[in-house]
Amino acid sequence: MIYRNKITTLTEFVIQRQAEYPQAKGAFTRLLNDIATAAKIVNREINAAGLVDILGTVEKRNIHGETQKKLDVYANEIFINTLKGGGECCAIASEENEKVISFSNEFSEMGRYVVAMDPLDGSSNIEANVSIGTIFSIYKRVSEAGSAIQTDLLQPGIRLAAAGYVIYGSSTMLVYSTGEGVNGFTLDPSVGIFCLSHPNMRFPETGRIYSINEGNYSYFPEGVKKYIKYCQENDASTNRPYTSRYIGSLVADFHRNLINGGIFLYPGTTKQPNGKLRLLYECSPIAYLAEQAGGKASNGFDRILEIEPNTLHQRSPFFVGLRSMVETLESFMRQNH
Ligand code: AHM
Ligand code: MG
Repeated sequence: MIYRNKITTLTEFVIQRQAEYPQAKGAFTRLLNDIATAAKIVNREINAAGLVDILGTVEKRNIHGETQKKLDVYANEIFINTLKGGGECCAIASEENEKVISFSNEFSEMGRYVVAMDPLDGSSNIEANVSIGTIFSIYKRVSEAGSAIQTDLLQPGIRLAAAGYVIYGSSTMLVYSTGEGVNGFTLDPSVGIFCLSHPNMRFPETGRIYSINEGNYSYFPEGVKKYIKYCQENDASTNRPYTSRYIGSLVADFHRNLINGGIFLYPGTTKQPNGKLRLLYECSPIAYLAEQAGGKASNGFDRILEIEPNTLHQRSPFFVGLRSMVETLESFMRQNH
């Protein structure tokens, strides 16, 4: 590959940003570096998945009763082991583990950060060679060493130190924010380096994509049903009807809507009043990125980032995307409550 411009690698970028904080000791730089390393290993495995016998299910079910795919298990282990070995993270909450994994060995008891993650999101798409992702939330530890570490993970999104995702798609990207905008890095597979490709990502001014699993329509709340009809109505002044796009991988659906302008909806249903997506490691980190990119994220009534989590795996209805589209959805929810 021939680069036309000077490249900025992820590592360079993080070091430059951290240099603005004289008190920073490099711990966050190392932590993000660990996440990037784990992502590259998972990426290599995903790319080879069609070639080796890694597709399919393992005999275990995870705590939500879903069948775990081999790649889910693999990604979980890689992220846990890399973060543990790195020493900057003292505990992890993962979609694949019921309880907090805390590191109290010689490596990590001093770690100042905790990480909540969905190591392989969109796992129903693995076998179809459709984009999947990793989602991560990073919080600063607030408890004293030796005390209940679960409290460090049960923090609302407004206290995030950083959040991001990796999308394993037609190219592999790492997108993250530390509260100063959103930046995206594309993996150059020939050298194994994430390079800054999408600086200061922002939602466009307008958008016309709506993303929802309409198969669940009859279980949706009235406000969502009316909003879907609104999206489908003909009105040239608001560029409707909108267009429907749904991959079924949150990371990929959000990433497309961030770039092209749209709203993603996973409402509560009569069967699952709190929806499907998990607050700590799916909704909050994506909400954080959305707000940092000028968008909005809501449970239909309240700001996602202000919801105080009570349990590690709690779910929330989730609406995220272009600010004006989420606000319209919220007005339908309020009117039909
Ligand atoms: P997973 O973490 O088990 O992969 O589930 C989360 C995924 C999201 O990526 C996606 O938005 C959603 O589930 C799709 O659900 P559905 O198949 O019900 O449309
Ligand atoms: Mg998930």
